[in-house]
Amino acid sequence: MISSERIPNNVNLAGNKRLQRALEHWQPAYLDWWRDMGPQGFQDHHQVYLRTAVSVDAAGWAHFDYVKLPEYRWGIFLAEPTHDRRIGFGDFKGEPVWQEVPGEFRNQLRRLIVVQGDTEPASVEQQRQLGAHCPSLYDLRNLFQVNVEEGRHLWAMVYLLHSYFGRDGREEAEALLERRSGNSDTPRMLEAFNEPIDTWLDFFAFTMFTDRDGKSQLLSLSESSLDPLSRTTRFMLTEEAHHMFVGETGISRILERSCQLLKEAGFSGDVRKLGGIDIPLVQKFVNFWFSQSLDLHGSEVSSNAAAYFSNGLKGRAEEDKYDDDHVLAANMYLLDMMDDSGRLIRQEVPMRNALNEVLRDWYVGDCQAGVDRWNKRVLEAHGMSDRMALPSRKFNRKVGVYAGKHFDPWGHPLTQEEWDRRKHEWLPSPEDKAFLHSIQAAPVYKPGQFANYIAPPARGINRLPIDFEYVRTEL
Ligand code: BYC
Ligand code: FE
Ligand code: FE
Repeated sequence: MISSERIPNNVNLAGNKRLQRALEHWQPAYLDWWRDMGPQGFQDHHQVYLRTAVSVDAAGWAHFDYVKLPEYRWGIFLAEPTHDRRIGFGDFKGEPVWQEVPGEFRNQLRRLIVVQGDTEPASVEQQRQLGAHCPSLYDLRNLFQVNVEEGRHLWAMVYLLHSYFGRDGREEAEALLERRSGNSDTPRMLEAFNEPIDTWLDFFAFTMFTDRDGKSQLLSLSESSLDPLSRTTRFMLTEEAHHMFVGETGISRILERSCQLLKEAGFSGDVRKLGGIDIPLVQKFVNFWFSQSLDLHGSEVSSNAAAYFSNGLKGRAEEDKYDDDHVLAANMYLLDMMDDSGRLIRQEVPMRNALNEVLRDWYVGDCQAGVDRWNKRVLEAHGMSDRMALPSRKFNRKVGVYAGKHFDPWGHPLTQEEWDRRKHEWLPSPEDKAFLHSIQAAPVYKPGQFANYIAPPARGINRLPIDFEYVRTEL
């Protein structure tokens, strides 16, 4: 089913002329943004073999074909409603979910939707230069697949803003196209989305760890009492899985290639001299993007988080897996904190105020499972003694109780002087970046060929061969 409407949708847009007009008015501004800030150099002369969401039917929700990027059909799709859905947590637990925004929660909901929406175009902006340095056509296509879907996630949030928030919603929708990642005057809202993603190792670590914050946040929003928010985010999660696949397998394939090169060099050689990426360098990018993404979960103790939960706006990831009353009025959470003199202490805080940390716990577990797969399937399988690891939660934090303090990746405190002297043992240095720029300087655009620093994937896209022409140039 490919609809012929200007904006593909399953929300009966044609039956709501006002909303349709508002979105058709926003659409050209979106396309201007995409041309200015989307993938640079791949707008008009390339056909990309992409998956397009065309319905929410599990059996056939996506359609694969060549499209030019600006002609991608960004659509509005909500997961099917659940019959008699009830609020699953907080002070309104058990009541029917809301189809409209209650006036008293309007500001909080708008804030959540705007923050979520802001990350989506931000990531496209961050990644816009990568096409000129791709390790293969397969990877180039995956980059663009992630980019168009982040664009669709922006559409999803803009649909909610236009539908439920009147004039301020329309203004917020415009502002989402005006802020710019990394811009000092009009930056994106959350820190990690202002960091450059200018190497493919950044891209893979970002899609592994920062898109996974997308997963944890979308899971918690999909619990929302605002049913349209729940249904939009539920459908976004089906696309999110592919983003994390790109990150996890991207790093896997780099590690795989590093193991091969190490073997060829007789284990003693310097992998970088052979044009590969040494395992400790991969670890630095894990350290960087994981710690940035921990920050994205907010402060350990947060009255915002408590209010979102109490009001039923944002739950825990997989709320129904928690074996408690889902109200959490009297529960406590034991937190590792610091007192005023910087000493580590354990402190009990009301559970509702600790929900950012609870979601972070879930997130860390999900990340750890991915790291375990790298260790088992690649490093162990190659007989290496190296292992990848997540750094301590205290490491390199800019938000929360550890912000402004220094710790090594094992959580040992460091003085400012030690941190300044040693931080590039654990985080990418300018030299590391320069090295990665040098090995990705020449892009690989021949079907079936891969840059020397990355192994081919196990299989192609949509059962096609690995040497399929995933991106083709129009003459
Ligand atoms: N950077 O009470 P606190 C994705 C602000 S990723 C800058 O601790 P709260 C994607 C905070 O706004 C998922 N500022 O925080 C991935 C607050 O400001 P106000 C995105 C920050 O509100 C890859 C103040 O500090 N979705 O989809 O409990 C590619 C005190 O904060 C940061 C969401 O985030 C930061 N890191 O939690 C593409 C879901 N952290 O109010 C896409 C919606 C906090 O004092 N957002 N601040 O002015 C939320 O649920 C919450 O806003 C947060 C923050 C979890 C982000
Ligand atoms: Fe997204
Ligand atoms: Fe994503």
